[in-house]
Amino acid sequence: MSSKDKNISIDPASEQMLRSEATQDLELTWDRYQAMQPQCGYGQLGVCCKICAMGPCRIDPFGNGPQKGVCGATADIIAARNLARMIAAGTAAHSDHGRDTVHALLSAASDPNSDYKVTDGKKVRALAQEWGVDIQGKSKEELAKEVAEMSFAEFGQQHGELKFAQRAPEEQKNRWRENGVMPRGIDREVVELMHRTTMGVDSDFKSIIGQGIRASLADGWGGSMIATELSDILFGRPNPIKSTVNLGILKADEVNILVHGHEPTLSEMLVAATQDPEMIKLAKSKGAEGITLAGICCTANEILMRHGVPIAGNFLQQELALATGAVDAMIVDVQCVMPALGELAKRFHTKLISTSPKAKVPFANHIEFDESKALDIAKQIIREAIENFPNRKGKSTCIPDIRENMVAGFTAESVFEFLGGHYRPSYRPLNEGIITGRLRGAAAIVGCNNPRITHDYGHVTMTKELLANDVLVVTTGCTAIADAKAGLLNSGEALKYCGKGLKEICEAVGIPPVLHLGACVDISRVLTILCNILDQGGLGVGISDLPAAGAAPEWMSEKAVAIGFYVVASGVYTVLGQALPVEGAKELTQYLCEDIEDVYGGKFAFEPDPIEGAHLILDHIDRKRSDLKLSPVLYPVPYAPKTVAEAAAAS
Ligand code: BF8
Repeated sequence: MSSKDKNISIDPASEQMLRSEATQDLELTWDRYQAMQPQCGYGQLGVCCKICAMGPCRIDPFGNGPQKGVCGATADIIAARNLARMIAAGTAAHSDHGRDTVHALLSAASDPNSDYKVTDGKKVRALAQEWGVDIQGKSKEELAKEVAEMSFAEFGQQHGELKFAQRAPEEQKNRWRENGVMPRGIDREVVELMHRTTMGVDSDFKSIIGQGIRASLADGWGGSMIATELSDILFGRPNPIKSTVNLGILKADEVNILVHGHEPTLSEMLVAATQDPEMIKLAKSKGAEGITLAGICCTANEILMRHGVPIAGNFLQQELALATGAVDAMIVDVQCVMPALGELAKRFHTKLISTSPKAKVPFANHIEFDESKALDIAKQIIREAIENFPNRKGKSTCIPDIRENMVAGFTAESVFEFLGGHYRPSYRPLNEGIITGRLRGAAAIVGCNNPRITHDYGHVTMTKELLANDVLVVTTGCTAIADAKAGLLNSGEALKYCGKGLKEICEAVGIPPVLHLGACVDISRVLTILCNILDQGGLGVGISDLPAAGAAPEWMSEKAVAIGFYVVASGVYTVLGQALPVEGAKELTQYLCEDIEDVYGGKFAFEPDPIEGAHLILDHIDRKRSDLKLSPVLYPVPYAPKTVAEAAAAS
């Protein structure tokens, strides 16, 4: 599909942009996707190998051509190695983000002049206690320093077990120990995975996947969990908060600044800088009414969760945001930042500013972020954006008048308080909702956008189908933004999509049926919630006993592969809207989609139809309910179409 085709997006603001004059002569993601057709089938099926210079080698998936690479590697070995390297990259990305958060916490704890502060004393105390630190008589800064040093050690640890992995249920930890995949150190598992998958090392596809799982667990129960927990300590634990989403949050008469990427260390400082009266005065002196700061992708989710900063859009809206012509500066750090942005920004007055020493972008101005001068640099960046505002004058802009209200800011702790009440915080009402059948179960729908799939369609369609069947949904990342734009994070409007039981619960506790848990690193919050539900009792002993599942209907990033593996290896049935690149490797596919369940309790399913995907989840939840001998659901939905085609016919 190209950007000129119809039905590229179900998001009305994106559709309006794509139909407008503003985008007609621009080259966008969908155009480059179209120009790339037909894409390489060998790559898609995972059977192209280029890890040594005897290749590239490719295996004929139809069995007519070569079935081994020059070294003798089969399709299963080649696809497993390729997949494992995706896990290594995804784990490295999340974990390096976690490491930067540790660095900022250490600076907050040890440098009285740091712009960062230790905000959540209660949480740092609880974490220090969990990790066996003697907390008596110590200030929150002293505890934060110890926690930060212990977190750093988790990256380089050579033996033993990761600290956060101890949070997992015994049943799951035993599975990891028995299969030799309990993660030791975060960097260690990534390095070993890269070693094992280089030419002539590990040639057993299950063994390769085993180390892939070990690295992925070092992400979910290591790097990502460190990023989440330490961000809460540093910037404050999120609480339910109202905000607004979509391109219509841009304002014609204000300085519009977009922050795009992932790390909260920069975006938190930008929030502070835009609120500085000196900056607001400067903006007014340039003829603007004020400053609008908004976000794209996961850094947007970070500052939404803690400050209610509005969100301009998700991954496939980064170019559309620039195409409005109304963005005075887009500030980027790391991950999910398209290299195309620089050339596109040149078509407008927009300044593209790269900030990370790890990520330079063609045609961007580079203002390097340095934690020791964090607020000063943030102000310098904001000043550049303000100075650029007058350059917008006389140029045409196109801001869709479309935005949606939302509630975000849920965490493992606040879900707990909301569902149990502030005076008796407990997961009991949630567990009872499931046990009595008022709730059928729970699902985490997460992940990216992908131009192969109509923008936001997979997320929103699957989520609505689950809500109609009384499944409580939690979400993060670009799915959360898609659902928010569709009104599913709006505690009033979203109830019309819910089945009777889910609606009763949401009305009783005043929550939307889709709970926004934050950025992709915050999928670690999902792991914590699953542990808390189990601890509450009545729903089995392992995560795989729970009537719960996960899905990534529009995934595209290597980070999503790492997440998929740590979630499956933690016992969660996971539906992917696009297959992993393994389908040219038959035994590997069979292992990932079936046999792996006996080992870890979870498995993958590949299903592009989001309604069918939702029904795979519902069938799984029903099986788990039956295994637990729970009562039937209170309000069964009489008829539910099981495919998009059947749904279209039914309407
Ligand atoms: O980490 S959901 S497109 S923004 S990778 Fe990227 Fe995917 Fe969005 Fe966040 Ni996550």
